Amino acid sequence: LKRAAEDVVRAVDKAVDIVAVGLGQAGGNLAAEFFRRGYRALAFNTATTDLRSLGLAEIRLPEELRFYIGLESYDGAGSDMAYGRECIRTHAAEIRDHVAAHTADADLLLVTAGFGGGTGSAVTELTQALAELSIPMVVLATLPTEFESGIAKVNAARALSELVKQRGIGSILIDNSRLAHQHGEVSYDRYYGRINRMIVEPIDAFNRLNSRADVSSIRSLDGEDYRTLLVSSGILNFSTATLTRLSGVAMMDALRGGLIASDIHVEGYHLEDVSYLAMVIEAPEHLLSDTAFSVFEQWSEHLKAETGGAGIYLGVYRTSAAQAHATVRLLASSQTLPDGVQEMVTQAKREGGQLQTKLQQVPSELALGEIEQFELFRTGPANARRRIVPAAASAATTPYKVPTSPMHSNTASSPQMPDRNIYDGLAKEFEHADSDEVKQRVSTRLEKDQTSSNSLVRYYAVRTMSKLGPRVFASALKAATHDEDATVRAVALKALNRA
Ligand SMILES: Nc1nc2c(ncn2[C@@H]2O[C@H](COP(=O)(O)OP(=O)(O)OP(=O)(O)O)[C@@H](O)[C@H]2O)c(=O)[nH]1
Ligand SMILES: [Mg+2]
Repeated sequence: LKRAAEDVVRAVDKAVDIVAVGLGQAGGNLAAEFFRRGYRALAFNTATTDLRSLGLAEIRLPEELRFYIGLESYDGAGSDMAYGRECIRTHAAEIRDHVAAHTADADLLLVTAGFGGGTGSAVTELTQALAELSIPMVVLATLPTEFESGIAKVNAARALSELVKQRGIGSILIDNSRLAHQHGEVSYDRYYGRINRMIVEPIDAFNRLNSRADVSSIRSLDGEDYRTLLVSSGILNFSTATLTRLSGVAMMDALRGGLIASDIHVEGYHLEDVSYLAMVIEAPEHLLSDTAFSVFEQWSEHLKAETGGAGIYLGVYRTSAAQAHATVRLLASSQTLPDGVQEMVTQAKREGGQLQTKLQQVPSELALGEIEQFELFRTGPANARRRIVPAAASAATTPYKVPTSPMHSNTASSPQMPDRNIYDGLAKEFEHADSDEVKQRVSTRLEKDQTSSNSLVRYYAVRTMSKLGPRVFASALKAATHDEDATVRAVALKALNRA
């Protein structure tokens, strides 16, 4: 009876019945966060220690939902992907049975994993094992921070390459680096709990729109629409913005900003690559009453044009009058990898060994070149793991250090690597410059970056120039209005119009 009652609650309060399946430590923690929010969830790991931690403190995923899939009682894959794969292959039937037992009537399997370690990086082995269940799947994967080891980055690049080769599976790519920059001050013991809540919140929020007591729908985003986006097998990007006015300009800025530089997802999506887009506006009465109904229709039309014909889903909800701002929630599904992925591949390349020009290109399939061949572990997982565990484990558990000076992080990385903080640093330097030399140096750098082959670098350069004053950078901004990237063009145009 209790079970039946739970099923009813589930059906009523969520549009899409998502079951989370976690792999490895990060995967387990993320699945536990879904469980905490009332979703069905399970966790698989090659380490009993990590599985035990899921039963502790605030997370508490019940023991019967945690499964050990290691070999010969080894505790963890010690970053050895080959061992992770072997564990999943060996237990494939058993894993499938456990998942099947918890997925009756489920709409979607959300497979969660941290890319970088040996277990979570083997996620495609798991999705292959679960394919037989014929439930749509989305993989939510975290990419390692820049402070993690070369092994973590090579593992992550390989895992991502395998993931994008699998057809029919959607993905959500989480940028642990950005989260570390934003939340680096949180104590180590609370850090992952905090960022995991931020990662899961938008997915959950879209799912509960129509059951919330604090909003009333004017035009609801249908649960079916949300499902369509989730199962579109694209790369999904969630973002949330706060607006003080419901104007078309503010809305488009929120949309572009969220796509190009989300605080949670890997950055560098492009509006023209988006195939489906859902936009939900939650606003108090005083903002809604200032906005004609036709405005929402115009936005839909505008978005359709900008995306070159994407499917657009729009929801409008009234919030309590006490609220001053409107919240705009966006979910975009695109079929191309975001530019930000290149950054991780570049780091994997540099730190993992010498790699050839093939890696420079990240088309919709990652050309990994020699990374595929790197032999970072001895064959025979047991030996290799013993040797490699201390280094890999300590890299993974070092608390995050956020560089104190943005310019400093620039010297540590290649000039091609787009990092928002570097450009914020450049802007500050320019603004506080006490000599023309400093200004000249910053200008030269920005003008050079405006011609970069990497569209994210061009975007940051143009955005910074626009911030510093379109008069100073008039010619570079004019050139940017012919950029091949629509977002870069729009930023440049807007800056020039302001001048
Ligand atoms: N967002 C988030 N990322 C995490 C969390 N835990 C670990 N990570 C990240 O996930 C990556 C993989 O780490 P783990 O999940 O510990 O690795 P694993 O899959 O258990 O693999 P092995 O430990 O080698 O067996 C790390 O490099 C971190 O970047 C978490 O709770 N949340
Ligand atoms: Mg682990």
